[in-house]
Amino acid sequence: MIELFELAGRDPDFRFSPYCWRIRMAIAHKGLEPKTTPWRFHEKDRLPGAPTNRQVPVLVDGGEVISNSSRIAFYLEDRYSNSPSLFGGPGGEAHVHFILAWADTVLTAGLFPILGPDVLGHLHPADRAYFRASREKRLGMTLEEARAGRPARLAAFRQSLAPLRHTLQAQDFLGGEEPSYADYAVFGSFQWARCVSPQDVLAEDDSLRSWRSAMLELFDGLAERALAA
Ligand SMILES: N[C@@H](CCC(=O)N[C@@H](CS)C(=O)NCC(=O)O)C(=O)O
Repeated sequence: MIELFELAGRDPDFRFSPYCWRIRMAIAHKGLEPKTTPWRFHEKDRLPGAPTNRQVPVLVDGGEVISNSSRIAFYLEDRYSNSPSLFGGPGGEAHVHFILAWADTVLTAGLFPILGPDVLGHLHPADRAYFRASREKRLGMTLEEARAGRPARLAAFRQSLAPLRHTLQAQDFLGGEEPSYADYAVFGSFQWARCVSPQDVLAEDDSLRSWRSAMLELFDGLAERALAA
């Protein structure tokens, strides 16, 4: 049995972390059924591998404790090598680093000021002061200031999706005909948005909507069934 520690909100079934969603999808891709354990920001000492590990996702597989979504994905590929590949070979493993860098520096970073204000209301009360202080420091502004700038940020975010849009107009998935870890890495951020905010981050006529719908339907609607705002 593998166990995945995931960020949860006030409701323990509310799982909204973009990095944890990458791994939920990757585990399903490998045909595995994990035990998923809710974790909150104030439970740092409860995390396997603490105090070194201070962030989720954390995967426990037998005697192994693996932290960091990218390390977990590569671990799964190696350990479960007879199951469908997450990367499609060495070329895919090399290319995915660019996708991960783009997802972190453009996609997730662009969404952060848009979604941050919505996250607060979903959190366990014991997490709220920590979240506000740590995220306002990261943003360099209050959550309320971030909310006020939302329309302009949303427009800029949508523009930043051009490379993703162009790619997915020409092929079904970043992985080609089938989804790969590159799709899960990017989709994690869209699922984060879907979970925490009533604001749809994609415009009504955005061609990316069909890729997002296909991702939501994978694995018997794993992501679609998740609790969402
Ligand atoms: N680079 C890490 C990022 C993980 C991350 O930022 N996790 C957040 C939840 S989305 C977290 O656990 N934060 C703990 C904190 O802020 O104290 C990964 O890919 O796993």
